[in-house]
Amino acid sequence: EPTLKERLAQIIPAKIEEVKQLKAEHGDKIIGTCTVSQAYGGMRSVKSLITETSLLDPEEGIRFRGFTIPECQDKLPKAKGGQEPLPEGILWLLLTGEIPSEAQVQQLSKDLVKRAGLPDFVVSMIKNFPKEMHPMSQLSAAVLALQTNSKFAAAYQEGVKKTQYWESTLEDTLDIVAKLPEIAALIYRTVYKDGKVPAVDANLDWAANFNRMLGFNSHEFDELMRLYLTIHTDHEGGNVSAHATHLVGSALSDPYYSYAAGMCGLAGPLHGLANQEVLSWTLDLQQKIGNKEITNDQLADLVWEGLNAGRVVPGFGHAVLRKTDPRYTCQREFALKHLPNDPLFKLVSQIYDVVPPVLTKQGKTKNPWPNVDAHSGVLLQYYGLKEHNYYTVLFGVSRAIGVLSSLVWDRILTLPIERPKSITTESLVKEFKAS
Ligand code: FCX
Repeated sequence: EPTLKERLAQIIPAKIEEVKQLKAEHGDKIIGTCTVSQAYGGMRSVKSLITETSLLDPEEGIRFRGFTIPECQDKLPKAKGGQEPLPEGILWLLLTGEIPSEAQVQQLSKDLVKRAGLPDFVVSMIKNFPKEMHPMSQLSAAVLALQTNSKFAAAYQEGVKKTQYWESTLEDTLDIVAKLPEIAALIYRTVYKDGKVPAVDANLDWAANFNRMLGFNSHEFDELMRLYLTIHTDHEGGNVSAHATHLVGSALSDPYYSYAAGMCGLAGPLHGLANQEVLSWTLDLQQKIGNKEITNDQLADLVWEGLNAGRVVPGFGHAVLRKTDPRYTCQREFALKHLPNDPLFKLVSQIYDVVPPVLTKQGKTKNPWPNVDAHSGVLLQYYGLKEHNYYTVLFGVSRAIGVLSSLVWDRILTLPIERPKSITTESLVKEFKAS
């Protein structure tokens, strides 16, 4: 069977031809417009980016290359005895648009094992970071330090042809994905534990290896990690981490620079950091409630307290989605199956009943439903990964698969440097006065 790179090379010519045809026949058609409010409003709904890997429907949620999350859970290869998809499979799917065979996924797992391993200076750099440095800062800084390994940067210096940029971008992508578990685990073990991380195990898949490196040994937690690392990969192109990666990559900054930029964006509380915020917020609620049961009305009062103090309810709302995030739903289903009686899960379920009507009554948010971040923390807590400051790093490890697959496609399609037109308020005032 062809390897990932061979399969991509087979697929690419027809895709390039398709885009060429599309541009020739429909190049002057309008796909989106931008109003004054949208320009001031974060360009919400302005269609102006090409991202091949996934597409988000406001009602239905994400589809990875056309497949919903339940379809991915059904079709993507699993570990032996497992029921959740292997993240190696979604890497293959996002890159090629095809569901891989078990053999292809195994081959990819082995390839990632071969590429694992960090230069000593990166290890000592992470070990020497101050413990108070946020794990997301450590992640971005460590990836930037690894940039010295970039095969794209080296190939560019050697004058490689534009049509071949994708090959070294793919090499960097696979190297980064392979090395991230060790970077992330080293950050975790150094900040919170004994600083020791075992070597990669050639017989384990990528997610199980990551768990061993973090210090966890439960097969059920491996299953959660496989699901977690699959569903956080990609959420089309306009979200901050994907867009930042694409934007920086458009200057032909290599995948290390581009992904590190994406991680700086993921570290914001309105984006990936929300998963950390959700857990702190939920534990805070739990502490306020104590050991007693609480009615929905009482819980609603506590939610109102935060809202009235001007804070957002973390884990709820979304810039594009208008229904419960399917990434939330599949984590809820995992919890119903594996930890139905966990007290924190019960609280998260009660929050799911209470918050949407409260946010609807407040009348500000366009989407009162929970997003992915509202559920991940409770699962991690249950399996003993309790340090919430660290949670966004897990999101970041997964997101590498999506944003870097997308970057490979940017290079395949030889997309140019991104450079939208900006305007001043003064120029707008003048323009509308004149008309
Ligand atoms: N709690 C309270 N108020 C909320 C809210 C929430 N969860 N979500 C939105 N609002 C408010 C906004 O703050 C805004 O208020 P303003 O008019 O006073 O500025 C108003 O409702 C309209 O916002 P809306 O158009 O619905 O949402 P945006 O597209 O501007 O923002 C995010 C979307 C996700 C940033 C917003 O819903 C939010 O802050 N949610 C909480 C943080 C969060 O969970 N982020 C994670 C999102 C995601 F899944 C991820 O990237 O990981």
